[in-house]
Amino acid sequence: MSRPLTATPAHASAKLALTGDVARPARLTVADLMAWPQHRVRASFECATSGVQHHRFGGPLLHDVLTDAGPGFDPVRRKDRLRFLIAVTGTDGHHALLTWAEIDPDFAHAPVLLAVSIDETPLDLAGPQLVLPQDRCGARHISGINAIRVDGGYSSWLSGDGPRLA
Ligand SMILES: Nc1nc2c(c(=O)[nH]1)N[C@H]1C(S)=C(S)[C@@H](COP(=O)(O)O)O[C@H]1N2
Ligand SMILES: [Mo]
Repeated sequence: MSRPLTATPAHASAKLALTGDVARPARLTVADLMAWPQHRVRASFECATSGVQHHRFGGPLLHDVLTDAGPGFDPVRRKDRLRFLIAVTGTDGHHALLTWAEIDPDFAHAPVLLAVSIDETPLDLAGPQLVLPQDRCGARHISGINAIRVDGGYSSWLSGDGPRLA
């Protein structure tokens, strides 16, 4: 019996699920991420267990990719963006939260990348890596990213539309 055409080939590129409060959720490969303007950064970070590391990364800005997904805030009201969180998860379950304001050009404007290469080696199979040149510690440089969720829910909790505490 032949393999069904829908079977995932062994060489399939890792896919990143972009979901949450966005108008256009997407499943993106590293090749897809090459469609945005590419930036290059050198980043050094320290780990409590393995010491200081230096790497060169290339890839799109996280802000550019998420903006094109259509986050559900009012684009002309800067204050409306402040309730948005970005949850980034790797295939091993390691995850971290960023606030939208960290990467927004009107606020902290951190040059956070979704890297598609590390030290000139493509990340097609491993999946993209989060790069935060502003971080001293390496813990948020999440490798093998398979999910990013944009969450604007915090204000609905405050206004009482969301879950309530007893
Ligand atoms: N997916 C994933 N990414 C991760 C981690 C992890 O456990 N899982 N550890 C982080 C920590 S604590 C550090 S210091 C750096 C280490 O980078 P290295 O794996 O290149 O040594 O990766 C970060 N990215
Ligand atoms: Mo670390």
